[in-house]
Amino acid sequence: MPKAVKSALAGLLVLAAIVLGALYLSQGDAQATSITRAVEDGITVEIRSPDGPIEVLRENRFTVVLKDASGQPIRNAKLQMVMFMPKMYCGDFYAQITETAPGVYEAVGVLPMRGKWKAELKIDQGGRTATVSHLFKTE
Ligand SMILES: [Cu+2]
Repeated sequence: MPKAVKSALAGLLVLAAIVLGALYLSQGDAQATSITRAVEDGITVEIRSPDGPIEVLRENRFTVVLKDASGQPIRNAKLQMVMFMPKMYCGDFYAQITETAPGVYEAVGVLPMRGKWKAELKIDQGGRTATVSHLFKTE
């Protein structure tokens, strides 16, 4: 194989790896990661699972961080976070949400069952809205 072709191929491979990596990072919805990041309607959203195991029948604290397009914290956002099991219907569980620092919110949820859960966060910020899903597992 000519050297120029080889290095072009190597370049393509590197590019493909970067694109795939970016896709992987942007797919908060498809992967059960402990942090979900998304940008929707100018709102930057980060949802973090608690450190350590998420246990059933006790309070679990998720962290939500909201920033505007210029990176400033979004205060006093209207938030709703509902948690449910995507594969079965065993109820909708609403988190209790409080702002603990400017743009930082604590969402406390108690869940009844072990398995895979989805938290769906709805944000309403003066006409801007975003809906972000965060996957996690209880044990
Ligand atoms: Cu269930």
